[in-house]
Parts: sequence; C-alpha cells; structure tokens
Amino acid sequence: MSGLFITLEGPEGAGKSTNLQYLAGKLRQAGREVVLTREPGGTPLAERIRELLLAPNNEKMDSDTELLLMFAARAQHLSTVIRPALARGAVLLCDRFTDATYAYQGGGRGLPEARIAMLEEFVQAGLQPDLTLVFDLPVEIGLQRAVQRGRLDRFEQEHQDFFEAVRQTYLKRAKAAPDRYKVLDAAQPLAEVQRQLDEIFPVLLERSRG
Ligand code: T5A
Repeated sequence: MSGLFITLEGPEGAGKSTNLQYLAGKLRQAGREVVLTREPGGTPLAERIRELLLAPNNEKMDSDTELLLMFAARAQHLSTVIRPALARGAVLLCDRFTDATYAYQGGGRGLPEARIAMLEEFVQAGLQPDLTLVFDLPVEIGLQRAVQRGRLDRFEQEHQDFFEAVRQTYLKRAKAAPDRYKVLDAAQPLAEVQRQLDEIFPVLLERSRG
C-alpha cells in the first residue's frame, strides 16, 4: 500500500470533524488526492450500523454487541473505502478508527484489551494508521461543545467517569507509541488548534510523497 492513513481521535466535541476539513483543504492545495471518511460509518452499510450504534434505545446494548458492531462496520469500511484508497496512493483522513474502540469499549465500557486486540488482528490483518492525531481536552469542555451543538447520541449520554476513562486511554496509547501519535491541545480556541496542525503539516506532506 502506498497511500497515507491518518486518523483523528479524541473525546466528544474535541473538534475532529472541524479540523478534518481544515487538513483536507491544505492537503488538496498541495496537490494530494484526499479521501475523507469516518467511523463508525464511511459506506452506506456501515452508516446503517452507525445508526444502530448511536441511536438512544430502550433496550440496553450489550458491550460485546457494541464491540462486534464497531468491527463489523470497520470490516466493510476497510474493504470498500480504506484499502482501495490507500492502494491508489491517496491520503485517507479518517474521523476515528480502532483507537476509539480501545478508548470507548476498552476504557469506557471496561472490555478486556486482549478481546479488542483479537478482533483488530482479525479485521485489519496488520493494517494500522501511519499517523494518529489525538485532540485532547478536558471532558467538561468537550461535552459542553457537544451539548451546544444539539441532541445527544447514545454515547454522549454517558457519565463523566466514562469519558474520563476514554480520555486517559487515548493519552496512555499516545504515550506508549510517540512515533505514531501526535497529541494536540484541543481546549484552545480553533485558530490556536489549527496553528498546532500547521506545525505538523510539513511532516504530513513529506510522508504523503509516497
Ligand atoms: N465510537 C466510535 C466508539 O465507541 N468506538 C469506536 O470504535 C468508534 C469508531 C461516534 C461515536 O462512536 C463512538 C465514539 C463517539 O461517541 P462521532 O460523531 O464520530 O460519534 O464522534 P463525536 O466525538 O461525538 O463527534 P463530535 O462531532 O461531537 O466531535 P468532533 O468531531 O470532535 O467535534 P466537532 O468538530 O464536530 O466540533 C464540535 C463543536 O465544537 C466546535 C465546533 O464548531 C462544533 O460546534 N469546536 C470548537 N469550539 C471552540 N474551540 C475549538 N477549538 C473548537 N473546535 C470545534
């Protein structure tokens, strides 16, 4: 595979979607083919699985059901969008990927890391992002932003401890593999967050030369 696989991660309301567009604009200006996508979702079928996962529901979803649905959507996304884009040499910007599974289903729900790692190997067969940008911010700030934006989905209705565990899992993973992860201070005003992205940008350009 010759493309570049970049994932954007972080707790709720961290600014991933906003900054995905910003990065895409800069990469396109520099002449790169850019594919924007997200998880769960990214294909019509995977978007239907996303609806199941995010809709508040009267029947409590079992944590293993949630985990398997995440990976079912991911398998479809990988075969339909991610692998073909990387094979063409595109820069793929993905709003969340498997780090979110470790953070939410592992950290938040408390599922064993080994269970997630087993499914990761099964579905991804070794494929990993080249670079993961972690938009880090205190839980309260992210939730405030999500609340201001409107109706809360099933995850956004979780309690503070859940989101604290999500945040700490991201930070722990970033610390363990500093070559793959870049942590940004997403609590800053948008202009400042984008200044941090501008600093990283030359590295992205260099790596996307193939
Ligand atoms: N999930 C996902 C799992 O549990 N396991 C998995 O394996 C995967 C893949 C997906 C949910 O699924 C879970 C995690 C999630 O709960 P989502 O919609 O992708 O849902 O994720 P959210 O985090 O809910 O998406 P948000 O849209 O809330 O967050 P973003 O994308 O990080 O934030 P964004 O850019 O939409 O910004 C939110 C608001 O804040 C403002 C924006 O204008 C917007 O109004 N904003 C700022 N305001 C002030 N200063 C800044 N620096 C700002 N940056 C953005």
